Amino acid sequence: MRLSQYFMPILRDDPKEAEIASHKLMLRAGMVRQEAAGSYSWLPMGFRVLKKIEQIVREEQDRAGAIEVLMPTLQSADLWRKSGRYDAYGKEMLRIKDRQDRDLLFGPTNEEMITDIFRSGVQSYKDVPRNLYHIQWKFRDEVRPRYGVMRGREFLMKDAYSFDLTREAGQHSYNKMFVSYLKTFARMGLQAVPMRAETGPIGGKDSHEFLILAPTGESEVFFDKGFHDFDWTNFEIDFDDVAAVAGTVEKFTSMYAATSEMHDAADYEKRVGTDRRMTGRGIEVGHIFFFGDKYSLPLGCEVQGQDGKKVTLQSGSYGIGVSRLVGAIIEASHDKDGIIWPEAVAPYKVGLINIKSGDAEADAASDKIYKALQAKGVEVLYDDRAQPGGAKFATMDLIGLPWQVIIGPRGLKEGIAEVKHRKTGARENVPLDQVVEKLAG
Ligand code: 5CA
Repeated sequence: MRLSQYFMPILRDDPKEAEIASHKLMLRAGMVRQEAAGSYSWLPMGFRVLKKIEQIVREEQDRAGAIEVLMPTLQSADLWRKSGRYDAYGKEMLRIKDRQDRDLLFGPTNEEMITDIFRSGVQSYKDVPRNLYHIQWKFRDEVRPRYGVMRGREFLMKDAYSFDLTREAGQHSYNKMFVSYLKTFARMGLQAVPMRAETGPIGGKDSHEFLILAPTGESEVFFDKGFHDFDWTNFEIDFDDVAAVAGTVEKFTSMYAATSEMHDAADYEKRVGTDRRMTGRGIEVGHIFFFGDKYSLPLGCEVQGQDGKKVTLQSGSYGIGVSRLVGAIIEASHDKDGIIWPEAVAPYKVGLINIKSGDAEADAASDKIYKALQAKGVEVLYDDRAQPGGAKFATMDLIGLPWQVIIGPRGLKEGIAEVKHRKTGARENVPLDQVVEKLAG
């Protein structure tokens, strides 16, 4: 993409309404625009990152055996009356009436709807286990939407729902999601520490939150330093191997980790030596729940068991904050100059800077590299605008693409481009004919 033909409204100064780094940087880099409190339009750069995160989430859900569907954003109030949550959910639920005066709501979550869908399509024990998920916009009328996309009112969530015959089988479904979350977040360059959690309005018995550590996180966390020594890179596992999956869950829950809501100071002091005690703040990027028959029972989600008797299904739900992750990744990865995208979620892999746009030689060399990178399938954003070099460098650092290729008259005399790695700041002179080879693949 040529910047001269793109839409990336950069702000020079920090916007006043933003309190934390990720919100400031997302506005400054022209990724989003606020439309109302907690509601954002996704501009081209932001949208590309959102889609990349969504795709990683999708691939890892699929790998763990979950099946994608898509449910509407608007739901009928009737189902929620059956589960008893229509009144219980309170003011966070956006309630709407249609022209026939029927009660609708903008879905804050989908336990009722998916349970009803599954109930109507399932017959016997042979039809379970199943795990259905979707990636869809949610609305929660938060009292205090803040920190940009991190606590929005309208936000993108991946929510998965498992259905099993027994409590034990349900535990395996829960464990599969647990392990797949570790891998999902690791692919985005994050270490998301699982912590035992409260179940809140979703309800249920067992629940874990996945938190990444950042000083601006909303939750206070207490955990064992030993988490940092785990291998966070290798989560290859056979999801049908019940013991192996349970083993990984056991390992990642063996050490103390809790948010302030669940923190037990006495237990913490007993289990964690003084030199290993870590406290800080965390951002919740995922939350999983096992709630048994909480929704299946009132909604009549049952199947015929092997012995012919009806069995009420056991369920869990598994959320990931897809739009929140855009902000969370920036919180975990930025410096004073701007964003530092992990390669897997970067809007483009390479930023190509032509220092002297308008100069025939610089234009020809830059255009050639631009086309060659595209031909190799490398995603490249080409700053071909008539702007001073200094402004282009600042913009490129701000938007945080992993690699910069800098082409100017001085280097061209020697037949080289400068290649800069945004994360380390390392610069290297690379012969023009080797630039593409270095960055492809
Ligand atoms: N039905 C369950 C699991 S699918 C559920 O709704 N869980 S949740 O309430 O914990 O939300 C799942 C994830 O969505 C959270 O971990 C968080 O990352 C994200 N999330 C929740 N509220 C917001 C919000 N207001 N803005 C942005 N992301 C949010």
